[in-house]
Amino acid sequence: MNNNTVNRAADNIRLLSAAMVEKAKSGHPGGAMGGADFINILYSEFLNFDPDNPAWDLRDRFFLDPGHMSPMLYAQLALLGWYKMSEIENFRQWGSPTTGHPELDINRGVENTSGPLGVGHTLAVGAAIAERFMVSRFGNSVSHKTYAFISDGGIQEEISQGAGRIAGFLGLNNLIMFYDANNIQLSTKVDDVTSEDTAGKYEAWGWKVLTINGNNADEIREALKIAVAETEKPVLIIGRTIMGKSLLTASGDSFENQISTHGQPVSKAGADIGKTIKNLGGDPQNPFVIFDDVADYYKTVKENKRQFVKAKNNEHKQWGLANPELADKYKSFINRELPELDFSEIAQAENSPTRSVSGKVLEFLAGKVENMVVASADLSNSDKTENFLHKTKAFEKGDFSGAFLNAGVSELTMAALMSGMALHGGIIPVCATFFVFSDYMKPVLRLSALMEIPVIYIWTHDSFRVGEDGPTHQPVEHEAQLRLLEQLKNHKGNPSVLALRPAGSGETIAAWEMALKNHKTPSCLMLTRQNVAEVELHGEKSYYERAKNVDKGAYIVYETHKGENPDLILLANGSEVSTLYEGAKLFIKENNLLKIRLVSIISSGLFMQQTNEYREQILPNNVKVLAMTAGLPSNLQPFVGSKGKVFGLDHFGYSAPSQVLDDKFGFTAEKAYSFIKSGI
Ligand SMILES: Cc1ncc(C[n+]2csc(CCOP(=O)(O)OP(=O)(O)O)c2C)c(N)n1
Repeated sequence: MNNNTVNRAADNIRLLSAAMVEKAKSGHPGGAMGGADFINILYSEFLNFDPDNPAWDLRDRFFLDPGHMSPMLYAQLALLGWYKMSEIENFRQWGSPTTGHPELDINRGVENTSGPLGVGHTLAVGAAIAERFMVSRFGNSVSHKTYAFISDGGIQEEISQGAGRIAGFLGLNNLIMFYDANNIQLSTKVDDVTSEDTAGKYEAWGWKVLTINGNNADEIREALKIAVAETEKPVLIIGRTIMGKSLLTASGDSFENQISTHGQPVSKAGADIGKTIKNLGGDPQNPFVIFDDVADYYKTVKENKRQFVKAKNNEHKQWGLANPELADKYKSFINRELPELDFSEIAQAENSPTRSVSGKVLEFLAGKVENMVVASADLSNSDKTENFLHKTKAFEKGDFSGAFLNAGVSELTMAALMSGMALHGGIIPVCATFFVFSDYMKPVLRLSALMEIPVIYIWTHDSFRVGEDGPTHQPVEHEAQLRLLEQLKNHKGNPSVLALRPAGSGETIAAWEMALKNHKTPSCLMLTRQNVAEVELHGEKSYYERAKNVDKGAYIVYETHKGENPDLILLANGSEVSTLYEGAKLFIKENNLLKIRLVSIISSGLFMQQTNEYREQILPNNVKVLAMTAGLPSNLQPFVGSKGKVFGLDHFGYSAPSQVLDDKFGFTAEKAYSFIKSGI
């Protein structure tokens, strides 16, 4: 293709980017104008997609890291017809799909929500791992490339260390990342904050690195050709680009390379929007257009893509005909279908830590749920994901036949990788670490709540009972953070997360079942390090059977006077359910006339979603509630009313063996008894 038309298309993207921000009176034009040449050549000459079906599952993926460069992406997708010009004109407005930072919308070609710098390209690494996983099972007809676009901010964010290390270590030859290196960030030049050798850094991690002029069509094309042909390593293309490329002042001088154009309309920064639009070949009175020759060019581009799609679909179909069972399995992976699973088969170890029960569940699922990928941030023996690992093997360079990712010590990276796998599709991602380190993962949890992607988080060592590891390792306020997220709906009106703190082996198995069936949000499992005594069975067949109503968020575990209105309700979740029960038993010895009900509330968010009728049935309004939590009292405060009480923790950092802490902090049978007695 002749470069005149190619450059006209890039100018069209620049023009639309500047005009969008100008009209919205807010946004980030400078970076978008510099990155336009790369994205245009990538989309028109390299990226394989179906112009008639953006969700085509065999497509190449494109992940944008710097969400603030959204005008560039929207303008590019407008050239494909996936955004209307009226939507481009409505950039950043209420109800418009052209939000300030892009949001996941596969049907318009947006593969990921982006905004927090660094996460977007890490999602791409996750997607690239997912692709290798699928190819190792289903062969080359499902292979494709994953592209990422990163900027200075993403390179500087710490998460890039994890993403770069793991992509290099696993030799992700299907991953190609363009680094828009314009030497300008939000408030300074890049040179003012770092002197690192970025190329050397990525090479040390095992990447192939190419450095080019990122505004030169021929150099971009050549680099992409080399990158696509690479068979051993992920490829980083460092493109030296010009911030605010083509900007002019009123007197016609260049206004390129200005920090001020990072995050405001170019006219505010000091450029002249009219002069710039003319310079880019447009009409200042009517900037929101696709040039005729560019529109023609993209017609041809789309026709070429259709030819590719036809050939790829045919190849995939032929493979399916030759491998009908595998083809069915591929479809079931893509549709996230679960096989028939009888969770009641899982051994219910009595009085064991819930992390160990979770390990048993993982052992049960390994080999049955064949598309489940489990990761641990170097804690597999502690978080019990090793039970899964022992039945498979860890990914390694050139071998993705296993289903385990040794993420190393990088919790935030791990969360983003798993989210990227979920975005790719075909995989049920699970990751694990200690609960206290959930703090390292929250930004990604929040992002996946917005994207509604079902990553399962296993967080073990869920209370102050981490014992002698105490000062830094005690989660106390962490459950409260998840309960807050449970209250927070995303802007589609859906819950952000499902946070489950199961009370014993039956509930832990049931919690896993709930997590696997939850396709709409991330699921979080909070599990104990220490043994948890079971509340004895009172006629139920098993702990698992007793927990059958746990999927309503809260249910009755035990009643002294079955079916009668209680005088007192004891409420807890996790390990505190049995502590309260033990206290209640001592109390009942003295006072067996009082009708006591024990309620387990595995998820207060889920309980609040139930009908008023159900909630009233479990926690009748006029009955006193005494609640116990190993976290902040606020976890259960909403459920005890003005007459009830919550016994919880309001401090952190003490260090001692867990039984000593239980005693000191009041979490023994005797102290639970005193709490009940004094609270009644
Ligand atoms: C985690 C995170 N921290 C801070 C920001 C705010 N922010 C948005 S863009 C930006 C600077 C990015 O510079 P660069 O990546 O070079 O983009 P360019 O200036 O080239 O557009 C910052 C600090 C953010 N979006 N995410």
